[in-house]
Order: sequence, then C-alpha cells, then structure tokens
Amino acid sequence: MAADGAKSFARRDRLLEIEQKVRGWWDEKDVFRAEPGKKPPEPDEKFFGNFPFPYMNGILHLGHAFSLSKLEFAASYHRLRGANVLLPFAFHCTGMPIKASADKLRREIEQFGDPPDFAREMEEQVESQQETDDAHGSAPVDKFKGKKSKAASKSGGQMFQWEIMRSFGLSDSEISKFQDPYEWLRFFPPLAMEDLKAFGLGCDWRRTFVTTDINPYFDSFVQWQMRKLKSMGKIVKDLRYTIYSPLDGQPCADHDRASGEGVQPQEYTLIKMEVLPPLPAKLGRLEGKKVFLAAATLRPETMYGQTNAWVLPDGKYGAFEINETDVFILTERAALNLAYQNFSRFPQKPSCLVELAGYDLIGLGLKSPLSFNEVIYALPMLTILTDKGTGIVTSVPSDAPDDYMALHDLKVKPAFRAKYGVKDEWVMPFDIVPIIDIPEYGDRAAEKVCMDLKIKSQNEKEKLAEAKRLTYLRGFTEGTMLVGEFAGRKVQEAKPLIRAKLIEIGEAVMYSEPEKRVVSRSGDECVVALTDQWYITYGEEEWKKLAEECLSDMNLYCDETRHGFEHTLSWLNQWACSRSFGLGTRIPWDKDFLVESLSDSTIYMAYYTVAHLLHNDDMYGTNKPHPIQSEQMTDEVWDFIICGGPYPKSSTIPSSTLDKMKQEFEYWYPFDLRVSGKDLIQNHLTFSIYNHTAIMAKHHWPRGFRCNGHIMLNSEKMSKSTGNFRTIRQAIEEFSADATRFSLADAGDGVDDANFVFETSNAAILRLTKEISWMEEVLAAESSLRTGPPSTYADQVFANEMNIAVRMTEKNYREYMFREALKTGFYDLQAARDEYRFSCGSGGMNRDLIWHFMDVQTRLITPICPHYANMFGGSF
Ligand code: A2H
Repeated sequence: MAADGAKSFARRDRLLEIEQKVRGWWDEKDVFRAEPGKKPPEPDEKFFGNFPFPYMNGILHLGHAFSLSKLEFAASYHRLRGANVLLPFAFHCTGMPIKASADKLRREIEQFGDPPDFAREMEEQVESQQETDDAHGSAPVDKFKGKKSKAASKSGGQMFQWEIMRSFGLSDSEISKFQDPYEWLRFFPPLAMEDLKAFGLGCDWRRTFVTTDINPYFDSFVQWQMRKLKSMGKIVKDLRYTIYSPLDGQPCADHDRASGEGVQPQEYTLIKMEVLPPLPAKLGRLEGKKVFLAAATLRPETMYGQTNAWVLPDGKYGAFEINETDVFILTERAALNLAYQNFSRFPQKPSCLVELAGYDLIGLGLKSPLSFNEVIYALPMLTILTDKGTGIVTSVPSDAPDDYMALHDLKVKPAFRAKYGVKDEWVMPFDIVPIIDIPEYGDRAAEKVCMDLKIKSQNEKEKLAEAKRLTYLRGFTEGTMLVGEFAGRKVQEAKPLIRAKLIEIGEAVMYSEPEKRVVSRSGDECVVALTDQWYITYGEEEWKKLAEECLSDMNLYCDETRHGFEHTLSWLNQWACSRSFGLGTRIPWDKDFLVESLSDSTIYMAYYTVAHLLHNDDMYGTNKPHPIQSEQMTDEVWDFIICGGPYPKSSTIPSSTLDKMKQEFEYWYPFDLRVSGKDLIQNHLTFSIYNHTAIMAKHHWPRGFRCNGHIMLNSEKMSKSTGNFRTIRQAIEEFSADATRFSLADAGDGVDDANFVFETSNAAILRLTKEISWMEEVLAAESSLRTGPPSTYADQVFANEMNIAVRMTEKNYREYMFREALKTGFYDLQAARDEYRFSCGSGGMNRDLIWHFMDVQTRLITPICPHYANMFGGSF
C-alpha cells in the first residue's frame, strides 16, 4: 500500500516537474503575449476570448477553474490551428463583501484583541486535528484549509473572520492588516495570478488589472462609461421599490444576498379600514388619532363586496404611527417595510404605540372604503400568514375562496364563534355581495368553486389553493365589473383605475414587500425600500430591441442558453447602479455613491485591448511610472478609441500612442467568446449585451457566450464546510496541472451540473506518465520498428483511425465540446494504438506510423494537457 502510494506521487511529481520546465520555456519565449496584426483581421484570423473577472475576497477554487477551463481549452485550440489569440485576465474588487469582511475583522479585533483571545484555542484545535490526520497517512495537503475548529467557531456554524483569514494561509501576525480593505486587493490578485500560471493559463498577463479607484486608469474608463450612459439618458434618478438591507443601509442586489436570489418586490394595495368608536380599553391610548386596520390586497377592485376583516387570533400586531394623525394596526414586519416607504412617523423607524394580539382586534367595528356594507367587523381566520402582507386581510367572500370558507365556518359552527367570542350580529347578517361576473362561474365565483370542489372548511389548504387558482386568473382576465363607478368594464381595466382612485382620495396606500424572504450577506432580513437612486434603464423598449438584435446574431452553443437570455430580456427592468457602501468607482456626478459591481463590468473587455499600453505589467496602475498618466485618459480619448469618436486634438498623448490604442481595439474587438457559469445569464451577461449595444458600433457587439453548469466534486456539491472543496492550488499540488485539466475536460460540457472526479485525475496521472514511458521506450528502440511505407492491413486501419481522430477532434474542439474532444482525441486514439500494437505482433509496428501517431496524439491533447504536449511535441 505504502509503496503504491509512493509510486503514484512519483508519477504526479514527474508531471509537476515537466510542468515547471515547460512553463519556463513559455516565459522565456513569452508565448502568450498577444500582438495585433497590422491590418484588420481576416475572418478566423484572430480569437479574443475572455472570462468574468473573479471577485477577490478569497482564493480561486475548482469552480473557477471549471468555467475558466472552457475558455482556456477554446483559446488553446485556436492557437493550435494557427489563430492569433488574446486571452487576458483581470480581478474584480468592486462591491461590498471585501469591505464587509474587513469591517468584521476590525470588530473582532476591537472585541477580542490582536491576535484575538480565541486564536490560541484555535491553534491547539488545529494541531491536534493535524496529528490525527497524519496518523492516517493521508496525502500532504494543507490540513487547515476548509476545516473549522468547533470550539473557536461562533455558534450557528458561522466562522470568525480571523479563522477565515487563517484558512487562506495567513499567519496571525499578518491578519490584522486586512482590516484595511485595500490590503485584500494587494494580497489576493497576485496570489490568484500565481495559481493561474501554475494551471498553465495561456494568458497575456501584461494586460491584467484590478478594478476600483485603486487603479486610476480603470477608474477613468468606468467614469467615462457612466457619463456616456447618462448623456444618452440611460442612467436616470428615480424613486423605486428596491430590496434593501436595513443593516447595510443600502439596496441588497442578488449577489449581496445570503438567501433569496431573484426575489423581487411584490406590490399590494393597503386598504385603510377605519376603526369606529368607541375604541376598546386596550386601544385607549390611541384616542384622538385616526386608527385603521390596514389590509393588504391584490384585488382592490373587489372592495365593494367586503363583508368583514380577518385577523389571526394568536397573531402579534401593533398600532404604529404612520404620520401625525394616522395609526395603522398591522404586523411589525409590515410596519418596518412601510417605514422604508415613507409611511412612518419617523423615517425607517416603526413607532409602535400599543402592542396587540389578534384577540384584541376581534369584534372591532370598521368602516372600509367602497364597501356596500357600511359597518363590518374584524373576525378570526386561522390560516393567515404572519410573514405576508400586514397580517390583516379584508374579506370578499364573493370572489376569494379563503374568505368564503372562513365566513362559512363562522356561520355554520356556533362553537367556533363562541370559542373566539364572536357575536352573531358580526357574522350572520353578512351575505355574499355579487360584484363581478365571470363567464361560467357567475357572480358568486368563490362560492361556486368551493362547492364544485366540495371544500368543507378553511383548513383544506390544498383544495383552497386550487380554488384560488381557478377563480383568480379567470376573475382577472375574463371578469366584468357589475357594480361601482366602472360597472360594465373589464376587471383588468377597472383594477388600476380603482386603485389609483383609492390612493388619490387617501383611502388606500401603496405597499410593497419582498415576495419571499431575503437575507443579506450581513445577516439581516431585507425589506422593500423606496429609494432615490441612479438607475440604468434596461428594459426600455428601443434599447431592448437593440439587445434582442445583438442576441439573435450571437453564437450561444446551446438552446437552453438562448432561452435563458430571451427570458431575461422579457423581464429585465431598471437596474439600480449606485451604492453607498463598498469599494469601486465613484459615480462621477454624485460622488457620495459608488458604481455597483455589476455595472462596472459590462464592457470592460474592451479595456483589455489597451490596458498594457496604459499600465504595462502593473495590475494596479500605480506601482511603476507609466508613459501615459491616468488624467490623460479623458472622455474624448476613450470615445476616440472605442466609439469611433473624432481624433482628440487637445490630448497630450502622443499621436502614435493614440493610434496604437485604437489599432489594438479595432483589431481585437469584438470579442469572439465569453465563457461563464449559467447563473450570470440573468444579470451580468445580459447587461453586457445591453451596454455594448448602447455604447459600441454594431460591428463591435459581442459574438459569443458559452455558458456552463456548476461543478460537483465526486458527485457531491462543492462546499467548504463539508471539506468537499479544492482550491486550484490544492488540486494542482494533488494531481498536477495537466491531470487537473484532464479531469475538468472530462467533467462535462452542457449547462447541467458537471462532475470533477478525483479518480479521473489519478487515472490521468497514470495514463500520461505511462505514455511518456512508452514513448521513451519506442524512441530508444527505434531500430526494432519496421521501416518503409505503411503496407499491412493493420497499418491501413491504424492510419485511418488516426485520420478519424484528427477530423472528429477538430470538430469537437471547434464546437467547444471538450469531453468529446478528449474521447476522440485521446481515449479512442489510445485504444486504436493499443489495438495496432497488439495486431502487429512480432512483425513489428511501422516506424513512420508510430512517429505520426506520437505527433498526432501530442497535438490533439495540447489544448487540454499543454505542458505534457509541449514537453514531447515537436520531437517527431
Ligand atoms: B386578496 P399572495 Cl377578492 N395571509 O384580497 C393569508 N392571505 C393573505 C395575507 C396573509 N397574511 N395577506 C393578504 N392575503 C390575501 C382580496 C382577494 C384576494 C380576492 C381574491 C383573491 C385574493 C380579498 N381577500 O387573493 O400570496 C389577500 O386576499 C388571492 C391570491 O400575495 C391578498 O389579496 O398572492 C392575497 O392573499 C395576497 O396573496
């Protein structure tokens, strides 16, 4: 066992040695440096591919490597076929998480000291953990990484930031400087670059950069882009409902959320049901105020038919001051949302005058807007949800199955009334009020559907859900108003008119809340806030048409991806592009705000084409003196380079440099391929389409996106907390770069989840090293091979198999189907060679064919295992 283990490390180490040597050659010859041709490129002459710059709050892992490998294989394939290839890479530092983590670290140090009290305890934990691990003789990987020390971790599985920093391999003496968020930018990007170099990424590193105002050149680019969009009317300031984190004090976009991705604000109408005097003792404090039960409804047009209001007997409510005079009774949760929507006496702070239970409300007499019943009563309903709306529901039994059944229960069950102290006169006189006619359902739709489905009580949730589904849609689409100002009109038309009217006369207000629970990364539950913000006007009709046009001309490699984009374009709307917290470029005309992280990354692929002319080999733009100063990168200069603007006469940049920048852009742009995980379709990639169409000429619009699924490790979800996790560095140390890449290619190509299998990496180590030995043997024993032209039947079969492999593999690479390429270009080809060796027997293999085989094999595997292939390629 031990001997086997040692052997397998020797094989891996052999590959690692080869990799280091080959990378030395690459460096010496600067093979990945990309220079534009002098003339505009012929079709297929160049390939420009790129990858969404990863966020730099940690170390790159196999998830990054998986998506990136698709780009790397594609670029290598194009290089192999002789194209001029540009593959650049950059690092994203814009947004909240780095700043939030730096702040968290600062708070821990303030509380526990530097190093914190718990650090020693953690140390001991880790040491004893290491001893037990070593006793099992496991492979030499860093034991601490991905492990949590239970004693020192916070309860609830949360880790101290200090612990997280240690897991990055930082020592206690280094950690405290990460309280400065910019330290993260100095630390992680160079580390990521090293890892990607070890991975063998064929990148032109001269063009690398970091985002945010730490890099004044990129900062000038983003400022230019923002001003440009604003001048085109595509950035506007507006009041909007936005999902918002009270703790962070700012909007909480998808990627700032711990849960609730994709959740949108849901708008309701809040009906002000006035509480009639005399107020019960419990509400005594509210004397002199106007007190309302505030009911959230989606159907304001049904208010004519109200028969009562519903409260949850055990529910917790409060009487909240909305302004000087009005008090709303509702749940605290709703009060908090309202407080962020200008409906609180004190902005953003609910002001509760009396805490109440649902029981306290039962029997209140109410006067409700539009209702034909002049006085209605608050009654108990047991199925009210406390995390939806206000916890108060207005009851319209003609059209709402829930309301119909709950009222029915009270009417037919005297014991039920008695249990909640409900008087007969609050219930018995109230009959269904017909208000809407629905074809086939009539004017008492809820009652009819409840009878049809034989529903017995309000507790038959599934049946009621079905009843709601049946009535809701048909009522809205086919119903006609029978009563009120809009009698005779369709429900669809009447609804917005009635809503607007109720709001105008002050009998209702607008209310919005997250349609499902959203938790921010800072850990608080989000609300919906009305915020005055800068928005990008995605979704605007004319602009959307351009985006659709761009999409229709793009290569997307898969129908599902196309549908994803089409779907996104169908709903994507205004996007809040400013933030007040985090890192980034300041909004040029409103410097209190930062450009949000999805908005500074939509057309930056163009920046790669000139980055090295601005700050060559210095990702920060500030570590070396540079020939062009960032202040020289004015809007006119950017317009000239990217938008075909006039020559910037007043620029102090030498004209030869200006021309060179323009030439680079014109040569490389548009990009041919962008590769990413499929989750970016619904935001980043669609934004990129929109921005390109707004800012660039049509012949510079993106040509292709290739999207992939998530990666699993050994068929299980990759997760730090379970230890089923590998950084790129760890994978390379464990398997070598080429064997890691081999497994990544084998993991799968579609948009479904792919699977990285350790067994495959280990098998790759074995196969590649065995192949090396075989080649060495063949080369050493050249004289024993049969010379002369191929002649036997076996020769012909083998020659043919090789031709097939070349054809099929080229096709697979061209279509970016790398698993297939691995099959036809490696597995099948190897099998053909083994078959040939076997069938030649003692007669010997033909020398020329074997030489040809070694040539073909190394070429076909080059994109996937380039170190291996470069070590042996060219010798045949
Ligand atoms: B609707 P959605 Cl006529 N718990 O108003 C349970 N139900 C609640 C609630 C809560 N906390 N808050 C509001 N609701 C009800 C009228 C109506 C409604 C009619 C027909 C259908 C209908 C009169 N009741 O809703 O889950 C309120 O009842 C059918 C969907 O956000 C509100 O509109 O879709 C609706 O549910 C909102 O539920």
